[in-house]
Amino acid sequence: MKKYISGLEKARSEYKPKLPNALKQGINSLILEKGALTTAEANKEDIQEMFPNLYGTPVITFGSGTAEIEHKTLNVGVILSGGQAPGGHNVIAGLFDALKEADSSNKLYGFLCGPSGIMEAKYIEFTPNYIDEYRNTGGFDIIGSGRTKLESEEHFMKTWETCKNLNISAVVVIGGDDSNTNAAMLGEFFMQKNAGIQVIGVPKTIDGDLKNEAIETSFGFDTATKVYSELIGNIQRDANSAKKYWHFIKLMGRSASHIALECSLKTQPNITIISEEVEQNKTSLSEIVDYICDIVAKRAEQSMNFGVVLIPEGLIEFIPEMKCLICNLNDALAHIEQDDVYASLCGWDEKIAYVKGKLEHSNSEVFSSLPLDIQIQLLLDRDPHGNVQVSRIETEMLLSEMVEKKLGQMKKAGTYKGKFSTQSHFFGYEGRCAAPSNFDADYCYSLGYNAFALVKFGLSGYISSVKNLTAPASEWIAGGIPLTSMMNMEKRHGKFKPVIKKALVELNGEPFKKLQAHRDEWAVEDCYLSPGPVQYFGPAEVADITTETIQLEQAKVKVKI
Ligand code: FBP
Repeated sequence: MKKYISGLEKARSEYKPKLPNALKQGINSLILEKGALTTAEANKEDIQEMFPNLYGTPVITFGSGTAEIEHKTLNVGVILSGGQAPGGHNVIAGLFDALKEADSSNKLYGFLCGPSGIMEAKYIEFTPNYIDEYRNTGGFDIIGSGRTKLESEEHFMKTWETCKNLNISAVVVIGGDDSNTNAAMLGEFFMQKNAGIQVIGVPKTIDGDLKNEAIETSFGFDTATKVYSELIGNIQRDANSAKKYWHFIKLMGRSASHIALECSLKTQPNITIISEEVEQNKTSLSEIVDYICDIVAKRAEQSMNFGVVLIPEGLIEFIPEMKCLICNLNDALAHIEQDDVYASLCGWDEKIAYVKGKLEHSNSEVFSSLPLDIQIQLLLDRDPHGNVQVSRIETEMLLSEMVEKKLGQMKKAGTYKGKFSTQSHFFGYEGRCAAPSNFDADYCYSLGYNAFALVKFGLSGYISSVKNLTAPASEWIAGGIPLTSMMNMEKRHGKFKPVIKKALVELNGEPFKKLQAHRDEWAVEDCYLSPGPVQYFGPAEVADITTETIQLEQAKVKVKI
């Protein structure tokens, strides 16, 4: 038993997540409807060749009725993979409830600390009391998560061994695009070996970049963006009260800018940078700095020496010259590691000068233009493969320092007369383990319950899909889509591999168009919105409402420009 429980946790433990009508009838009263046969997102022949057993299966939808399925007792294993996202505990609760409802002698095993848990056979068997402690709570602490990858034949063999020992006939992988890609590889492996073990994926990531027609959003995006938007709204009020700071706020989202875009639509800050737009327009770092300076100067003319800038975490890799620099640095640093001369250098000045000499001329110039602390970060933070850890670069500091420098020049030239003082923030971990919003609590519970329905019907290589998400939960549509249908071939570490395609922000999509239509007004006028904290209780139009992103994506009415 947990020693301490907060008032909110106690109240939330009584919350009964809503299920789509089809699933509400009960796990033993479902029928499976087969839809269109699928192919792949792209590179169809390659994907078919790599997944001969899983490729081309149909879309599945569940309806209510009674299907004739041979009854057997089932042991299922579940893994949480990658970064935390609000609602993971409810996925497991939904899976557990469906599994026990189907047959109380079914067992659910939770593998500890991510994919390594199944390879190393570290697990617990869930009991009703254990699950009850985690219903509607945030975090992944129910079993822990990890970033180990389940991707090689050796990993698959170890996983198979564990499954054989526990008599497991299905594995549910709760993860993002990479983990679900690996889930498909594991599913194909089991089929080729005739192992009799199914693999089902569940779409997780606060980044919101695992989505398509059948996966309208990944879970956790709703709650995390609500938490960040509350914080941004509070900061905007503070900025507008003291009228003395520009706040540079970096928001999580390793590649895609969905989080920054959603928070922007909810709070209407003065500036929002969207990486995908930067990439499309080939905007340089100095052009981004000029854009910010222009708005700072316009606001200063109205004596508004304050403001808020939102920056997506992945920005740096979308700026063309920074992308080239990082590639060049990765190559150069790989060699420098074994370089005795570099190792003998003591101060940063010497090291930086040495690295500059190893870079191509244009990259060396870009590197030189960066503030010293960012140059050091680029040399310091390396992942286990020796690559620069882009997500660790303090882009919020980089931009605020470069903006300050440029404003100094503008002041000398007489084109800027304001005062500029900054605060920088990084919002990421603050939102990843928040108690799930009603939407995420319902969605996650439904995804988990539905994952067991896919298991019960003997399917493998599918991802749990619950859609029609802007309608009330009772009208949500539950089913599954083949993981292979979301795949294409991409180059990873120099080799082409099958991967689930990441969904980046679409610049012709309604959410971005809304930002585009309003950002000039938000830049200079008083338009801040304060969405306040996540509402767990209250009228459905306040407490159950989901993201602006999904609402705009599914809206019949287009944004007026
Ligand atoms: P997932 O894609 O695994 O869900 O994780 C996403 C994320 O939250 C990113 O937004 C962020 O860049 C990253 O995790 C941080 O990872 P870590 O938890 O390893 O610091």
